Amino acid sequence: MTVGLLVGGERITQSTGGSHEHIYPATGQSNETVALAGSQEIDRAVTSAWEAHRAWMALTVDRRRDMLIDLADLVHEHLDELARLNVDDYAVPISFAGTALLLERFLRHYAGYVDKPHGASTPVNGSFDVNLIEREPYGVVGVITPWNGALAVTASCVAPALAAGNAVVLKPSELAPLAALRFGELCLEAGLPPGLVNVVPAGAAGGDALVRHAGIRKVHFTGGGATARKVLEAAATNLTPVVAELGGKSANLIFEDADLDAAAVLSAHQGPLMQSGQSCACASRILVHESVYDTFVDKFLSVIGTAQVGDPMDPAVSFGPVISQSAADRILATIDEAVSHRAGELLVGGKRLGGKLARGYYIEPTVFGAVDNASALAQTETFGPVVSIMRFRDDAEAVRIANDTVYGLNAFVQTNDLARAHRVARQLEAGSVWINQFSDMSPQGPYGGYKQSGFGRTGGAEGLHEFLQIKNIRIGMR
Ligand code: TXE
Repeated sequence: MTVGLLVGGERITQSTGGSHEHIYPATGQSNETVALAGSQEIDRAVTSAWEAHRAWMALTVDRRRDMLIDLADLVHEHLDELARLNVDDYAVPISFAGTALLLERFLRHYAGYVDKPHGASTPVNGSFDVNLIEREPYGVVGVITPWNGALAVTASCVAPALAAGNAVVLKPSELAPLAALRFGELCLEAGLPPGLVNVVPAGAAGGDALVRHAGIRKVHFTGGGATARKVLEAAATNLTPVVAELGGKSANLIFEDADLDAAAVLSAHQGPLMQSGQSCACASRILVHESVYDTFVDKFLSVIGTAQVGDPMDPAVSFGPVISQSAADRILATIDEAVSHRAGELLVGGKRLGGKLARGYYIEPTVFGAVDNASALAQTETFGPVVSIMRFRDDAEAVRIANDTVYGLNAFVQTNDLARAHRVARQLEAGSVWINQFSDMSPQGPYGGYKQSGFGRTGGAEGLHEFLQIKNIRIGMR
């Protein structure tokens, strides 16, 4: 069966962008054929989106608000189905697939903005003149999402874009189109105008056509830095503004006063066990105060050893495969290179899992100790179940090592010393700092990167303003 695109409210299975055999990472078997959007389908989607934007803005604010709430209710009714599609997409364990719930949470959060003030007025010279600062929708925006956390990223982009009054052309990764397409159908079932949310799975070519399209007034891109550079080049065609949510190599600082049992659990589940390390939020560099290094490492390795590896559809499983054969090859090569270059000491893992898991792309949770932060292992986003542990002597050295990276997405701090936590958080070059806390994508807080982890934000009022442009209106009252 061919999985089609959703353009202007219609399912299209014949497209000009070719097709993609969707491989289920847990078995290495094809589970769907996905039609990919070419420039023709992208153009049709943008045209239908402009018509839908006008229809959307012709509705009352109450109606738009209530439709987003209706959509959230519909997502709630389909949480199990969306969670299963999330697993079909990229074999993330069903126990983790709570990202479907994020879809509901972001929709409810941003429905609340639809009829709330987000403009202003300001006094000006001129006796009774009025100066209005309006925030207006762009019209049609392009949203490009990665395969990992695809529903969560869709939630954090599409909800604010719609609440701001835009129509959306959503291009999920060719590797994970299923849940996004189902979301597009739910938008229609909730009564949103056909074409308000178009879902056009495609690879690089379709993505490039979307970014270059003159009818796309803003692009929200989530993915890797290499692709982001291509997106920015394409966006230069029409000087289209871009939000970029990119990769990370986040540091997790374990201070000597931390609760080491809690820190070990948090570090494991925010590290190699988090979507098998395939998350931008993965804390892939663990920095431990020298006085508690050995104790922490023992506790950490014990927690890693409890990972339940297996069928992602099994609710007891917490650790699944990586996305593809090529990803597995890349990750194993990274491990081999780290061993041969003595980047650190391989403490556990490092191999592909066999037996009944041999057909899937399973790599053991892998931990290196005493890692050199200047090594490729510590400086490059591995995007797999591989973490590096390093020592530090004092707060200043911890901050220096943590910041010694081109990335700046997240940082994690484990300490019970509130003053230290705040002092260190202020010095860390990261868009999000989590103190004794896992990262989550709460709709209330802005999320995004410093340095080469990107620019722009999703979540909170900042996430809404990314989809609004400012117009100043001055009314002379002579
Ligand atoms: O990225 P890719 P992936 C990052 C994560 C990692 C990467 C993994 O850190 O670096 O994403 O996701 C489309 N023009 N984040 O492998 O390859 C492609 O089809 C336009 C950070 O998917 O960069 C896919 O839809 N589009 C994030 C999307 O770009 C193009 C959280 C991303 O693909 C294109 C999750 C082109 N030329 C992952 N080429 C965060 N910071 O929140 C490809 N694409």
